[in-house]
Amino acid sequence: MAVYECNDTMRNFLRDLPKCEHHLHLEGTLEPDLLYPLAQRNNVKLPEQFPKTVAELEERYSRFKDLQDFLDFYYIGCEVLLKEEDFFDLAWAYFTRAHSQGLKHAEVFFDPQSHTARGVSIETVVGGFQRACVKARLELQISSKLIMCLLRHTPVEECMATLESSRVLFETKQLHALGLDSAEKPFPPEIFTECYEKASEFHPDIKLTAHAGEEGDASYVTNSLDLLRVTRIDHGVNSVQDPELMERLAREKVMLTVCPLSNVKLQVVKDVREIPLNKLLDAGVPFSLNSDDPAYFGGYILDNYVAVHSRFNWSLEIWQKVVLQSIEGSWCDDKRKNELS
Ligand code: ES4
Ligand code: ZN
Repeated sequence: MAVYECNDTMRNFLRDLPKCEHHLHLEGTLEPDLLYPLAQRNNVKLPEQFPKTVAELEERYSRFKDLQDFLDFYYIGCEVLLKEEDFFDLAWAYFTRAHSQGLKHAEVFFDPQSHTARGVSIETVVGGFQRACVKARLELQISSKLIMCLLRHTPVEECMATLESSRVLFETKQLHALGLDSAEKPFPPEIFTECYEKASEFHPDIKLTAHAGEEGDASYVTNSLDLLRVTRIDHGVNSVQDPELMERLAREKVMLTVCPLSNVKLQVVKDVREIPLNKLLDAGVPFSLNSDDPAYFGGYILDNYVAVHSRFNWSLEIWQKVVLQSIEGSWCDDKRKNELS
């Protein structure tokens, strides 16, 4: 892979910016050097053909063919997570690492169905994650929100059952938002209309987002807005194919959560320079920069900022604007937004 670096002065500037992350899968923070110990601790047998060492696994992670090729590894990784403390350890490792890169606020995804399908309760998953979120607020001054994602490759009936099992967690504000992830192209947004309708009845200020326009075309973004009534789009880079949609995103202030290193690793683009960030800036479409699945894609939030700088060489003013946009698009209250800016 190409090298994405910048000088120390710039790296320190980018590190010290008050960064918010809105597109981060907690299960995607499972580093190879935690995966094997957790498999051992929980007596989980990995598949026969799965790489046997950290080095072999890292090598395999360096050449994903596409989204599905990555997801096949990601779901095997999930299998080592069983106990509440596993989920806590995973999230806490992420928060400490991202803290050293200048993260201040994180809105993070998790996939309950990857765990409930193995007999792990949603309360165990959320219990561990929530405990890490509380500790991150107290000890690292990182605020956070949990976004529950539905897996689009699973049947709608299963998604509806997952929603029902999460109702109390939403009502008690342990969960803040609903998202939609996994294989995009074969499972367009319209399949999940009733799921989003149901979630919006949980309480009046539940937030809605969905992965769209990563491998799918611009119509996946439009349909997510029209049918799922989301107010944010995860990835969304293919929106630039549709000028009318671009105008709408700008007008309605729909933030795209762009993931530069992920886009390269999953071969959405060949190089970070191809991501249409300047087009988004020119069109007034808000976006944030995020790490997606940092343990799989080789970089946490600052690494993504550095990669963008290495290709776009933005002025300090543009960086300030990008950071302010990212704070503004966050789902925290105005008091927290003021502290961040
Ligand atoms: C994901 Cl990059 C990406 N896209 C869709 N679903 C996902 N789950 C975890 N990472
Ligand atoms: Zn994602």
